[in-house]
Amino acid sequence: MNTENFEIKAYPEMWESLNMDVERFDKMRLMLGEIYGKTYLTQKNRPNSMAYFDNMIAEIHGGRIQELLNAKKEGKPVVGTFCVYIPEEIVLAAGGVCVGLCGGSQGSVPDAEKILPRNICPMVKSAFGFKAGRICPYFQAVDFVYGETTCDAKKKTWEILNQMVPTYVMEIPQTKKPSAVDMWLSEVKDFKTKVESIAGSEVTLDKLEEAVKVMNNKRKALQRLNNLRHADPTPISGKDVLLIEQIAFYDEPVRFVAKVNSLCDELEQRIADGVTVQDSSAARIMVAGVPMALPNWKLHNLVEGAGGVIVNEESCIGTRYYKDLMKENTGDMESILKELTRRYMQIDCSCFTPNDERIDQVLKEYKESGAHGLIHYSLQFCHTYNVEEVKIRKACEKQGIPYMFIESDYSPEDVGQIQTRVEAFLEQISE
Ligand code: BJ8
Repeated sequence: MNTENFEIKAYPEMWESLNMDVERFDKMRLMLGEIYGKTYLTQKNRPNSMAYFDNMIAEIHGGRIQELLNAKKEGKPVVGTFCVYIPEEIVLAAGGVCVGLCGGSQGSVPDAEKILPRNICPMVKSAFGFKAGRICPYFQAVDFVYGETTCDAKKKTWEILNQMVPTYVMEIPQTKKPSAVDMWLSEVKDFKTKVESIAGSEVTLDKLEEAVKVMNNKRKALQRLNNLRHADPTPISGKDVLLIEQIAFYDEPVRFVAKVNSLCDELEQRIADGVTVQDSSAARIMVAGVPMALPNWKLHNLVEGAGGVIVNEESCIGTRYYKDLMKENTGDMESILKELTRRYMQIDCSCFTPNDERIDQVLKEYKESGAHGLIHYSLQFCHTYNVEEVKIRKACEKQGIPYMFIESDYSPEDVGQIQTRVEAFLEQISE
């Protein structure tokens, strides 16, 4: 596939049946296709196995949606989520399909700003705007959504979103004290009951054990990919790995695992053959912070456009999603739910206080990735990541890690300014 013939496929009849604003959405489709072509298909020397992920983008508004609609016809519930705290294992075990609905596009922000305040996180506005403007087929296809109480912007938005689509909310603890762990276990049990009642299907031990294996396999495949990209020189661009981490939230998990593993086979061969995507002088950068939801490729594009290469994302669309596995074959329902609670409580989101595990994890990943510098990335108005940045910066200074903080949104307005800062940072690292 090349830039000229790449197109995100149109499915106007399907969109009509989903009650979308078809005319507007079609314009967004063309724009996204153009941006994708320029951002992704102009890269040199990409692994051949990226063809599958290019095709996932070409079919993002049709092929995958048709699969979700087919699942619904078979009576399987399609659940929209916004946070890696929602236990996908339980949805899978109930026969359902989980789809990440986080928004990474400026295109839907004005729709949200007609209703929500302007000075809240762009990720919340983008996701909400997709529903408000009827310009996301995933949002139109889901049976219900499951939000959480991680941050104030999200938890208050669910009340308004609920007026447009059934929205349930899980309470996420904000500390990791034993009482908070107990509370989380009871939330997990409530979630299971709710999903079972909506799906009309019981989550049995066998089904849950099976779902744990599926999700462990998915996380292992992503771990394998991340370990391989740490090779120096790296066999794959940061943009391509970020794309795969984003697609992980909407692709069918078993097929996704097979495709990521065959990409990994190819990367192993590339490493053996010395095939790389970077110049030998390229600065290797690790990014930490707020997740970059599709199609937020802004920072990766700027870093790699300036000659650097991104070698790790410490983020929920990144390692926080796949670093922790669950024990398999725990034997009974209470034990498996406790194990699930344990695994999910290891996610070190900045909504927790204190959250020093995250500082240690960032330093650990920095070391493992062989990075030469760290960029902490936050979205505007995300108070928890913006404040936690103070501790990350101090930890980097203490360790002598070249460090830069970027706070941005989805608009193109600050691209020039960030580009200048990124270029200066890469130069400083190369000196
Ligand atoms: S577990 S990081 S996916 S909440 S950027 S919407 S926090 S104001 S995304 Fe997240 Fe779950 Fe945490 Fe991960 Fe709010 Fe901040 Fe916006 Fe955020």
